[in-house]
Amino acid sequence: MKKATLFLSALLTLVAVSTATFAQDGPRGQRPQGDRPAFERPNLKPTLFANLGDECYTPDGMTVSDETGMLYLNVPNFGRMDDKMVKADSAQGGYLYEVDKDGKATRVLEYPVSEKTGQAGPMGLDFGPDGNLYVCDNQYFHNKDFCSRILRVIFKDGKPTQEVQVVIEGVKLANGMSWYQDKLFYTDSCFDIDTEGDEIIGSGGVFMFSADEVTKAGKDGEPAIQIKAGPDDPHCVAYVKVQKLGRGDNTGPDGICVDKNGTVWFGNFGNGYLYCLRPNDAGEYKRENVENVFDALNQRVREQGPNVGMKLECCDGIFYDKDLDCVYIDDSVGNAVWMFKPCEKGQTVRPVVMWTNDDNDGADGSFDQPCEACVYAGKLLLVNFDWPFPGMKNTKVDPPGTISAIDYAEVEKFVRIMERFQGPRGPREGRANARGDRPRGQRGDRQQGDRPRGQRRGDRPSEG
Ligand SMILES: [Ca+2]
Ligand SMILES: [Ca+2]
Ligand SMILES: [Ca+2]
Repeated sequence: MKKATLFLSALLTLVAVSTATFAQDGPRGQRPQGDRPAFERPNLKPTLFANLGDECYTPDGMTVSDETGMLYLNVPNFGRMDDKMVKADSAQGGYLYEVDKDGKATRVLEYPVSEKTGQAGPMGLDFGPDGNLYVCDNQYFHNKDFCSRILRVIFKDGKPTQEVQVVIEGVKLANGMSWYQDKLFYTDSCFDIDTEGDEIIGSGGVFMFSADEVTKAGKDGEPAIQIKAGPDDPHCVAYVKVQKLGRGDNTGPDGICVDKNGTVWFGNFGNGYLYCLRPNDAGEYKRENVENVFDALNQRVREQGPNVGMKLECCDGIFYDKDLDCVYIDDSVGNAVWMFKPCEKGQTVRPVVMWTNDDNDGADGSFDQPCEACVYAGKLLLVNFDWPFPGMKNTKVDPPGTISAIDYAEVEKFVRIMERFQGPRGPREGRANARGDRPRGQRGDRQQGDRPRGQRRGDRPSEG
C-alpha cells in the first residue's frame, strides 16, 4: 500500500514537471518538434528606441564603450546622396552620435572627408585597446578605386575629441569591424575580382591587423598603413566568393564579430552565406581554416505560420552576445533579425528568425532595413539603415533614421528555448540526409512537420 502511494506520488510529480516544461515550450502545451518554435513571437515585437532626427537618414555601426557605458553610432548618410552620389547639402554628412540609455541621440562629431572623394562614409566601429575609437570609412559608393580607410577618433577621458586620424589606406569597401584582444578585424565587402560566369558574381574578405601595428600608425609622425585590398595582401585572413542567389547581389563579407573563444564569425551581404575562422592551436588566424557554417543556397526551409518559407539570403551586421553565447544577424533584405548559436568545428549553424515585418517607415519601431545590432540599456537594439537596394522588403528612404529595440528579457527567454534545438547535435543538414537514406515508408510522420507542405527536402530556391 505504502509502496503504491509512493509510486503514485512520484508519477504525479513526474507528470507535473513534464507539463510545466511543455507549457514553457510552446503553444497549447505542446512540445515543439525539431526546430519548430512558437509560431508567433509577439513578445519579440520591436518598439522605437531612438528617433535620430532630421539630419540622420542612414545610420549604421553601433558600439558600446566599456569605459563609460555610452553607445556610439556611426551615420554615413548615404540616403542623402543624389544620383551623382553626392550628399544633398554642403555638409558631407558623415556623423558620430552618442545615444544615451533613454534613446536620446546627440551628434558629437562630423567626420573629415576624404581628399579624393570629398565625402565620408563611417560604418562599422569599435574601441581599440588604446581607448580610441576605430572606424571603417566606406568610400566605395563614391569611388571604387581603393579609397576606403580605417580611421581613429581620439578619445580623452572617455569622450571623443574632434581629432580624427587615418590609420589604414587602400581598402575597397570597409564595412564591419571588431577588435578582439590585441587584434583588429574588419571586412572588405567587394574585391571586384575573380568572378566566374553567372555563378560566382563577387568576392571579399576579412583583414586582421595587430594592435601593435595599428595603434602606432597615422600619428606622431608615423604614416598610415598602405595596403591594396585583395587576397594577396598578407593581412587578408579570409577570402570568400559570392555565389549568385536570390536578388543576385554580389556583395561579400559584411557583418563580423568574435566570440568568447576567439572564433571570428562573418557573413556575406549579397547571399547570406555564413563563415567562421577559428584560431589554430598557436592562436593564429589562417586563411585555410575558414569554414562555411551556413550554406544559404541549400538551406532547409524552416518555420511555420507567418514566417513560412522565409530564408536567410543576406547577412548585414552581426553581433555576438557574450551573456547568451549567441549571434544575432541583421537581414537587410528580409527586414528581419535572426539568431544562431555558435557551432563546433566541422558543424553548421542553424539561424532562426526572431522577428520580421513588412515594408514601413520605421516610425513605430518596426524594422526598416536593420543593419547592425548590439545589447544596450536592457534591450537588443537593431539600427535601421533604410537605404534600399532592389529586391529588398524596404522600398524607400523615409527619414528620420531610427533604432528599434526588443526587450532583452524576452530575447533571453527566446534564446534559452531555442538553444535546446541548437545544441551540439551536429549539422541539421547531415541528419536530414541520414533520414533521406532510409527506405521509403520508414520515415516517421512526425518529421514531416519540419517542412511546409509541397516542399521537398533538398529543393533549391527557384531564383538563382
Ligand atoms: Ca554593414
Ligand atoms: Ca524605408
Ligand atoms: Ca525610415
